[in-house]
Amino acid sequence: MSANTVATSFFDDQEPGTSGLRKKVRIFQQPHYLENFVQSVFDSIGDFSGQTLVVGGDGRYYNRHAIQIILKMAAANGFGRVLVGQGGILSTPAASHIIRKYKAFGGLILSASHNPAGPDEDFGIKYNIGNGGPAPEQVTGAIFACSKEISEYKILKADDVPLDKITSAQLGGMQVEVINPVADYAALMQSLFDFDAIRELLTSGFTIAFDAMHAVTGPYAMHIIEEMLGAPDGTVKNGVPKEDFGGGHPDPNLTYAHELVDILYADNAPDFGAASDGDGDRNMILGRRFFVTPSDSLAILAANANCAPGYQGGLAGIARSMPTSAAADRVAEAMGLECYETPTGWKFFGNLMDAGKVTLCGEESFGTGSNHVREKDGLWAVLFWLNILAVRKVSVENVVREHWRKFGRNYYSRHDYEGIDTGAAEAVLQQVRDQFPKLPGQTLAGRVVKHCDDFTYTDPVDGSVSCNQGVRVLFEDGSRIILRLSGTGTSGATIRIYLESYEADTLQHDMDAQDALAGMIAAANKISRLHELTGRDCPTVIT
Ligand code: VG1
Ligand code: CO
Repeated sequence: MSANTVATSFFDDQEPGTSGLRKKVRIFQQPHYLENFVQSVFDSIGDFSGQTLVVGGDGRYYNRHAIQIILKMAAANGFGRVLVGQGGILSTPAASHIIRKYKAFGGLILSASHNPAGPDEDFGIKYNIGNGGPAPEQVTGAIFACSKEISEYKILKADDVPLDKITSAQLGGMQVEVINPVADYAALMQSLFDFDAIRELLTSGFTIAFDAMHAVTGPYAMHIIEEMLGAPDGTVKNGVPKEDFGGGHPDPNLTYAHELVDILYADNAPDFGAASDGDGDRNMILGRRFFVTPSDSLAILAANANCAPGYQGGLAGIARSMPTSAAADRVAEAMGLECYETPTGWKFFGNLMDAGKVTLCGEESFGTGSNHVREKDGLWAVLFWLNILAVRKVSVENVVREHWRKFGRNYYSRHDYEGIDTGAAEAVLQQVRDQFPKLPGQTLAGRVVKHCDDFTYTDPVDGSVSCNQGVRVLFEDGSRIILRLSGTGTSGATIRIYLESYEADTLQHDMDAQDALAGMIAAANKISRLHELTGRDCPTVIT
C-alpha cells in the first residue's frame, strides 16, 4: 500500500448548494470528479492529522463506491480514524450525532436527500463540521474556491475495505471502524423521549404507519418503533433501503408519499402516519385523514415541548427559516422566547444552537429538529409527536385544531415549478424585484403591501451576512408572498413560491389551504408574470 498523488484538472461546477454538492450520478462518475471535491474539502478544513472522520450515506446508488474512494483519500491525507456506518449507511441526523458523540473532526455525508436515486439519477456529498452540522457558507465557499484551482489529489493504493460487518481494519496509517449505524442514535432518542409512555400508547390500540420510502430511515424506524417501542411488525413500510429507493421519489409530502397518504385517508385508517425522506432528515406527520403542515408542526412541538422529558427544562428559543410560516413566532411570543428567522438551509441554525440561543428549529420543507444534533431529524419529529400524543391522549387533528384555536391559523402553501429554464426563472424573480418601488401601499388580494425586499440575514453570533436569500412581498396583516430558486436541484431551475396568510377567527379554520390562499396565489402569479415568462400554467408540486 502506498499513497499516490494523482494529477487532475479542475471542474468549474463544484459549488455546494443549499445542502452540499448534488449532481447526476453520471457527473460524479467522470474521472477525478468525486476525488477533486473530496480533496477540495480536505484542503479547506484545517489540520486534521490523526483526527477522526465520520463517513456514511443514505444507501443510494454510488454510495458504496464513493465511500471506498473517500476512505482511501482520508488515509492518504492523514486522518487517524474513520467511523463508517455498516453497509455504508448513516442517516443524516445519525451522522450528525456520531460526529458529536465521538468528537470527530467532521464528516462526509453521501446523499442527495429526497432526489431520486439510481445510475441515471442523483448523488450528493456534504461536509459537516465538528459540531455535527453542515459546513457554514465560509467553509463551503473555501471548498468551492479550492475546487477551481485543484491540480492533484492524494489517494492510497489499497484494496477495498469490507463494510458489511461490524469490524475494524487498518488502511495505511488510518484505522477504519465499521459501526452499527442505528445503536447510538436509538440511545439518543431514548434519552429525549418517554419511551415507556409511547410503548404503552402503541400497545394499547393506538395504530400507526410509518413509511421509510425504501430509503435510509428503514433500519432506524424498525429498530426504534417496532423493536424498542413494541409497534406490531409491518408498522414500518418499505423499510429496507434500496439503491434506487424502489424507483420512487422519497420526499415525504402529499404528492410523493401517496402510498402512506392513501392508508391514512382510507376507511379504518390508523391514528397516526409518518414518512421520512431519502437521508432521514425530513418528516411528514399525518393524523387520520388529516395533514399537519410542517410549519404548524414546528409551532406545535414548541407549544407542547414539556410533554417530552428531553425538553422539560424549557426551550432556549426557536428558529425557523424565512419562508417557514410565522406560526412558531406566535408560540415563541406566548412563551416569552426569542424567535430567529434564518435563510433556507439547516447550516444557518448551527451557530444559534451552538451559542445556546435556540433549542428547536424548523423549515417549511418538512424539516424539524433540535439541538440534540445539528441536522434536521425525521424520526426525532415522529417520536416527539408520539410522545405528545401519549401524554395528551387526543388525536392528531384535535392537537392541531386546539392549537389553531389558541394561536390562530397560518394558512400556508408552497408551489414549486420544477425544470424551468434558468434564464426564465431568474426573470420571474427579477420581475418581482422590479416592482419593489411601486408595490408598497398597493392592495393585492384584499391586503395592503407593506414592504418588499431581498431577504438578507446577519448571523447574530458571528456577524456574517448572507444576501439574496429570497424575494419577499410582505403585507400589513402579516401575509407574505416569497419567491426563491431552489439550491438542491440537479437539472434546470426550480422556482418556489411560498404563500402565507394568517386567520385568527376560529370559524374560518376549516378551509382548504389552496382555497384560503387563492387570492394570494393569483396575486403571486400576477406580479411575477410567472405563466407568461415560463410557459407554465400550474405548479409541478404543491405542498
Ligand atoms: C430544500 C429545502 C430546504 C432544505 C434543503 C435540504 O432546499 O427548501 O428547506 O433545507 O432542501 O433538505 P432548496 O434550496 O431546494 O429549496 V434535504 O432533506 O434535501 O437535505
Ligand atoms: Co433530506
